[in-house]
Amino acid sequence: MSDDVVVKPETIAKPKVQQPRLYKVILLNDDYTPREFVVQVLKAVFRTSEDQAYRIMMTAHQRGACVVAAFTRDVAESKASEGTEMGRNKGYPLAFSTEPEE
Ligand code: TYC
Repeated sequence: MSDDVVVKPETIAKPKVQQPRLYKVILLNDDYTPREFVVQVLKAVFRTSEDQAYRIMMTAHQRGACVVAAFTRDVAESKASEGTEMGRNKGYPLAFSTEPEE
């Protein structure tokens, strides 16, 4: 074969490892759920300390919403449902939503 033939790759290789997209779980404020109950839910579902849970709850209370943490899509959605369900079981309108990270 001649040495002056240059073969160009047809495709550009993709990076081998793709990081999964992460989803934020967001705590939404409401006027009815007791503060202490929000703290209990955050500790149970997200394994935060009492202090972290209190700060997250107060941020949502004062600003309307607060990012709790980010997870893969399935984990984010099931944690959001679990927290929302715990409130619903007590008759509270407590709600969590999810949204993809940039
Ligand atoms: N705003 C509620 C109250 O005054 C407490 C609360 C805080 C509720 C954060 C939801 O995500 C929330 N009882």
